[in-house]
Amino acid sequence: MRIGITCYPSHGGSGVVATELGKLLAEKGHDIHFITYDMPFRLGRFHQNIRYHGVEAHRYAVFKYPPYDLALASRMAQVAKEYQLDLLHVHYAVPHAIAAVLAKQMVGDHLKVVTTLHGTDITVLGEDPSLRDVICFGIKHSDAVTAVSDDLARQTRELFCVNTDCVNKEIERIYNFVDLRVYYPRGVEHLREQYSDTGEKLLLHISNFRPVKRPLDVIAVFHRIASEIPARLLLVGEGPEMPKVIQQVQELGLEEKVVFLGKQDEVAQLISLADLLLLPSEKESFGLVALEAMACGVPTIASTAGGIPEVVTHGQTGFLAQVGAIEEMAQYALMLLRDETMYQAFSEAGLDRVKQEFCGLKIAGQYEALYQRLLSR
Ligand code: GMT
Repeated sequence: MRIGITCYPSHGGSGVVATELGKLLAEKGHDIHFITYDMPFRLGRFHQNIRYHGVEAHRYAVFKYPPYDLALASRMAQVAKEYQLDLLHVHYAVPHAIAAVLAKQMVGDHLKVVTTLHGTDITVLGEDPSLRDVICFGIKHSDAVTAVSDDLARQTRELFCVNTDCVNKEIERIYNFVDLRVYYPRGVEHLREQYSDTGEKLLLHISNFRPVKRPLDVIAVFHRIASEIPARLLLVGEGPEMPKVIQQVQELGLEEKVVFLGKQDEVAQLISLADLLLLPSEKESFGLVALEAMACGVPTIASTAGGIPEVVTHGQTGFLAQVGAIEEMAQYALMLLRDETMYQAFSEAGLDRVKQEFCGLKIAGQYEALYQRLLSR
């Protein structure tokens, strides 16, 4: 198949999933065309069967805002015509699904549009009255819509498909995945001494430090843990809550115990270093980082928000507590860190679960089957 893929190319789970999917599909022999404003950061080395088409939105004196969405639609249509694309697979409703629907109108009905919803396009933007109707339009006019968890599919139906003209739109759940050739327990014991003293447990949080990730809860949970056992916390990523995080670390006197690593591209090694991942989010349609941790043999202590319970099995591959339940999360973490037998069982159960449910080839196969169904209609 000849497939156009559009995603946000910057750091973030949706861009990672879109790029890794493109790479897997290219390996399986499909022609993949990324149509984005920047090279997706995970694209990496040269891949046979993958091309990149940049999108430029120019500034003109008459426009207050550069018309990026229109430039994207126009570029999608150009690429679709030039390379005879069968379909456009877009990640995120806004503006990608809307641009793809517009491109389809320019190219013709044979060009199919698949929209994958990743979360904030529904759970945050869906509640914004200035965008609600256009999101609904994108969903309604896509040939197929997928969501990365059952919870997100349910929320989308509730927000957009009840009492609107999207009523009977089917939303297929296709889980996110990891490439098991990249995410596996790396032998990085020798690196531990760079980050921790002997005997210290290493906790890890990776996010974009937006308020929905509740990074202050991460610090509070860690504070409780560190008051009981020797421990250190690695923080990976940057974002708007970072100044508050730094302040809280100072107020709690944790400067020696918290390591700020900033944005990192290759996280498989870092994850493998950790004993536990903390993910206390308020909203999380899936929680890709918990899956990446599971693939590296690292259990997660998380909230029950959104799709997290579909990824982390409570009591088997990690522990879950209500959003904001700091003490409970800390107690779960301590229980796992103090019980080596339980820890090993959780780590192994996670590795099995990733292979069974979330391996790249399985999920890529589900997308391929969806594409085939659309193209044979
Ligand atoms: O989590 C973020 O803020 C980034 C966002 C994105 O666009 O990449 O993540 C969303 O998509 C990921 C990939 O499907 C999911 O793993 C995240 O749970 C989801 N984020 C939210 O729902 C807040």
